[in-house]
Amino acid sequence: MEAQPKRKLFSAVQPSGAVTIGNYIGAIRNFAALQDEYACLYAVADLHAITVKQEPAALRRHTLELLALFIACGVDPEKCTLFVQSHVPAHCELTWVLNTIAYPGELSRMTQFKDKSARHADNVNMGLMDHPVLMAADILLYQAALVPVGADQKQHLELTRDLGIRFNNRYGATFTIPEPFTPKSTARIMSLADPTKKMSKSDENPNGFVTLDDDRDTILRKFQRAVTDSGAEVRYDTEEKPGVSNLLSIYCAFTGKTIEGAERDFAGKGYGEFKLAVGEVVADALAPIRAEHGRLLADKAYLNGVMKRGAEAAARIAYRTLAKVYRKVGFYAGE
Ligand code: ATP
Ligand code: LTN
Repeated sequence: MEAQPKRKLFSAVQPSGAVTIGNYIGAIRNFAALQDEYACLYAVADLHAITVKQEPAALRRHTLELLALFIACGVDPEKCTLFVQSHVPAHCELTWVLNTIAYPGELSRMTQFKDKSARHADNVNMGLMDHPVLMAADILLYQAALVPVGADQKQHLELTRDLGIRFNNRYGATFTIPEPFTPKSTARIMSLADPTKKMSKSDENPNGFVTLDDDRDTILRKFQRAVTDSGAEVRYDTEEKPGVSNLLSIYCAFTGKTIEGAERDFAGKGYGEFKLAVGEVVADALAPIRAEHGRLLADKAYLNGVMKRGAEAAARIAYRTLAKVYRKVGFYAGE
């Protein structure tokens, strides 16, 4: 019997700044874990990044850094397709078609649109509102069955599913309808400075996040400063102790321990000792990734080759889907 072709998986990260441990635990570390089971495509979402203001030189640098970081986090370019979103124009072409079945009402209700509109009140642009339609195009172009994302993207994935189903109903079966893949307890890592807010790489307070490029001293300092809660007991309780619970989640994500196991490790110990231990676990885990990232960034020719091959492989799949879409909607193809 012939082997079944592997199911497809797609995910992307925006090159909008240094990648945080939130991005890593919520999404990126699953990228490598899933690469044997699925045919994986991972993109650097530069088209998405410009929906908020980016310094052009920084965007260019972050794009290369993020591609290298995927590899440093264990994504194997020989097994997966790694590319830069703007190198495959089909993403914009499918977005246009999907725009004609997406409603402004549903887009203006998206939590991320509302958050980012409030944070960037001087730049509420059409691209910001269209961000989830471009994301739907990313996913649907590759007929992806699975999309590893953090909890904050689940609403966008629901919209992707709605648009896929809407198109299939109107024009006939065209798109695979994707499922999210979200780790349970670590899908939403909170800010170290304010544990009621999601950890975000675009936070103006750098003490709120730890990046994969922070050195050991910076990591230890940020954890020592992390906001904890009143009381003195290290116990998981997101209502009463959001700060401590967030640190426990991070500790478990990097050690593989259960929450109960972690609580036992710190029974009778104070917050100071706890925060130092979490910092050390994170610094130890990130050190090899940081070293590998540095090595990769020194070899620009290799990275350029990976993204070129990736874009070619992605385009082959993307244009097969786009041709089907153009035919279904009735675009005249000539002879
Ligand atoms: P920005 O802060 O610029 O809006 P972001 O970090 O929220 O960026 P992306 O870089 O596109 O957004 O996110 C990449 C992946 O990381 C997504 O799958 C997202 O769900 C996940 N992610 C982002 N923040 C967190 C977090 N705090 N906890 C868990 N997962 C997260
Ligand atoms: N919209 C996401 C990033 C993103 C993405 C994707 C995630 C763009 N395209 C496709 C998963 C699949 C964000 O804002 N974090």
